[in-house]
Amino acid sequence: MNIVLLMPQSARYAKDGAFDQRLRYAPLTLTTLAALIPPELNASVRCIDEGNEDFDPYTVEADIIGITVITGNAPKAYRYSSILRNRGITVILGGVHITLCPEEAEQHASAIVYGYAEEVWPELLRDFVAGKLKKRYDRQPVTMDGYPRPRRELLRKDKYTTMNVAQATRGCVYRCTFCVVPTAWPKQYQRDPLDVAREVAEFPGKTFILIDLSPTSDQAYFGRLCDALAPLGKYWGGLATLNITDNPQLVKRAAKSGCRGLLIGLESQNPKSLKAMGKYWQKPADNLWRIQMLHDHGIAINGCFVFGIDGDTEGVFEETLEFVFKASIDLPRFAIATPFPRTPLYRQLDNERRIISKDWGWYDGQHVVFQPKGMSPERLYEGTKMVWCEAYKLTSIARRIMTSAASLNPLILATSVGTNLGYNLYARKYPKFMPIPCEGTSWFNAPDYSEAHQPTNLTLKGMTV
Ligand code: B12
Ligand code: SF4
Repeated sequence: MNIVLLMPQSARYAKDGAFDQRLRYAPLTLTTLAALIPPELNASVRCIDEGNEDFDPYTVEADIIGITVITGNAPKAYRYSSILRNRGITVILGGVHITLCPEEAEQHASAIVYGYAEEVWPELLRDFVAGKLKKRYDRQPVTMDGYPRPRRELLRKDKYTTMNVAQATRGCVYRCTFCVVPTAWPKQYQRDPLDVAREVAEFPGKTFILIDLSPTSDQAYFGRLCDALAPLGKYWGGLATLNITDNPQLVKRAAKSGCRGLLIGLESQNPKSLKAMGKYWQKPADNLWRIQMLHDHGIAINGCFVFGIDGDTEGVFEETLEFVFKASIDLPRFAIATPFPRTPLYRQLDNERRIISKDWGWYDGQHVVFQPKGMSPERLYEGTKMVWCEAYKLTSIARRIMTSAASLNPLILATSVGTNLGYNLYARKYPKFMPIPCEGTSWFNAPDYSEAHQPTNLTLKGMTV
């Protein structure tokens, strides 16, 4: 049996941009699915990450194709699926968007996998071989332990910054209104820290990445994880919430375990916006000392901000920039708020008839798909673009890096310079992005997902940039 596993690239994403190769680490989705294929099927498997490899649905050879779908690439995945099924190839869709919108996805697939696949993907493949494929598979695993190692050798390692990527936890206990995680994966799973350490010990080289979304929410678990990683003598980057700094001892253990960088969703310096997004536990007034504590422990910050949430006004861009410099954020990132389907933010905006476009192709965190409260959609797009460009001017990069205590560490300094230059390129490409979607702008003719959708009366000019 011939299996192809595909991760389509969102068409509006900067395929030729910095993210294509320079800033991308290898995702675990395809390699995890490959590892779960039952050995007795004697299947040959090929993983295609369209971000760095071409995919042609008219010529690809396969008996069955599994496609992983996020919202921004859903229209493209559906179109691929239609072409492939017309050619007689069985198409299975899975991933976060399929878990958010299973009813929609079922119309575009031979079968769908809802949620995590560890339990059902092997069963689905056996059913396929037996000619008994069901339309939907959704039995969720009860643990993260005991699964085979992702088959990393199936991705082209020259195309990523690193293949050393692991996952210790899944899901998140928080409930931020804009985030897909509480809707798609509301329960947190934790893997035995010693098993994570065994996997990391197998990685070549001295550095690795943990993609866990919120591993620090259970501080006792996170402490055990750090203690298990510390003896390996490796360095790692991951994600955390800023309340890791509630416990300075935990920050110390993280640093001792080799943590040298954390992606933190700072989101906003505006308490009203934080309240609106359900991140009430984050206090902007405390951000400076918390970030300083991490810097003092040699941990660099990849700080993420989101613009356009109710509470934001036109001043938000300047205010955020000012904070970015004041806090010496080593690597800031800025997204446009996106009401991913089924999230509380989506429901709110839909009820208020503020959604401009339900064409999922625009849902990538880089385009305005709703009417913001405190500014025009054009201002939201332009403001975000301005912040990217200002934060990544060469003088701005130097200013941020030189004032961050984390830069005293040569490994951090080198990584920081490299990634900042990558984002400098990304920011310079930003103006070439597509305009704000207008009502009626069609992208692969994605079906309208919401029965409740009523066209708004907004008419927006496409922006020429
Ligand atoms: C690594 C990563 C990336 C990498 C690689 C891309 C990728 N899609 O993985 C990079 C950095 C490039 C990236 C970029 C972006 N990402 Co990203 N990324 C992740 C991250 C952190 C990990 C993905 C991963 O490896 N997971 C581990 C694997 C094992 O889990 P999994 O993918 O969920 O797969 C399991 C199940 O879902 C299921 N499954 C998944 N697919 C399939 C397919 C089949 C056939 C089957 C049977 C089962 C199945 O089986 C797997 C095993 O249980 C996730 C968050 C997360 N932790 O999942 C966000 C996430 C997927 N990214 C997200 C977003 C928004 C983006 C960007 C748009 C961000 C931006 N504005 O730039 C871009 C878009 C990239 C693109 N392709 O267009 C969102 C998606 C939200 C949505 N509704 O679309 C997520 C969920 C983060 C979040 N909290 O919002 N991302
Ligand atoms: S934004 Fe982060 S903290 Fe909030 S729910 Fe999503 S993963 Fe959890």
